[in-house]
Amino acid sequence: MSLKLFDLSGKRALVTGSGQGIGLSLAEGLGRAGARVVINGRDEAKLARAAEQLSAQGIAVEQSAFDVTDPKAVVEAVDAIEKDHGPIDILVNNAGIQRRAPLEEFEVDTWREVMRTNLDSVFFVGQAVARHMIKRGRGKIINIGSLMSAAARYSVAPYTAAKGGVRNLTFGMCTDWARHGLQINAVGPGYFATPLNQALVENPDFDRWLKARTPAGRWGRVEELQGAVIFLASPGSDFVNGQILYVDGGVLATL
Ligand code: GCO
Repeated sequence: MSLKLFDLSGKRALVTGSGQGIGLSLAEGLGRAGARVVINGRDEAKLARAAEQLSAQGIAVEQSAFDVTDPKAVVEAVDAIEKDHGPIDILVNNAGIQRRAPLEEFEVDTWREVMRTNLDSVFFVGQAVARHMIKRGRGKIINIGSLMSAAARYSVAPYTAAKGGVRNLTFGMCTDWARHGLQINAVGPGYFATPLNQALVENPDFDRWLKARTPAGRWGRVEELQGAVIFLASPGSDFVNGQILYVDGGVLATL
């Protein structure tokens, strides 16, 4: 079996929210598979540090700082990448935030912040990039959903609603855009030790619960998400469309 199936040489991949955590790890994985990566975030200093980290590994990296929740800024940034750097062959919609509270206590503004960052951004960036991909008749879009695309946990109902939306928006993108030669899929991470989850990792009760609830008996390591994204970004998945691949150590398979 030729590894060419998973070779991303000559491709450009835009990863939103890739200044740290899962996004940075995914950019690294795509880069190691041969892609030129465009990293994104709002903090230019954090992006510069991330770019240095990737360049040091010999990964070709470009930076594009823009707010994924601002539709005008998204279109301007995506058009600029296409014009100044070249075609975006792969989009990973990774940007996201987590806010935790019992739903009865959630502030309306916080709900809106979660939906804007975790769901609206997938539509804004997905549409801006797809308009270019459709002209070329090819492109790979990978939306980062969550274990919460399929199940809820106490105190994260808005995040769960948003990530459920990401799952179904993936189905919608597939339905409307597969006819143009695009493949649109999602990855649903389980529990990974990232900045977004630091409070959970440091909580001994949660750590105990998580390890008991996960058949693999441990937290995921962010580099363990790279394989699923490389697969969905590569020629090896050219007839895979509208799927969500859970990378959760078996949580969803078990009661
Ligand atoms: C939480 C966590 C989860 C994970 C992840 C699972 O508070 O339960 O933040 O939501 O981060 O999203 O896929």
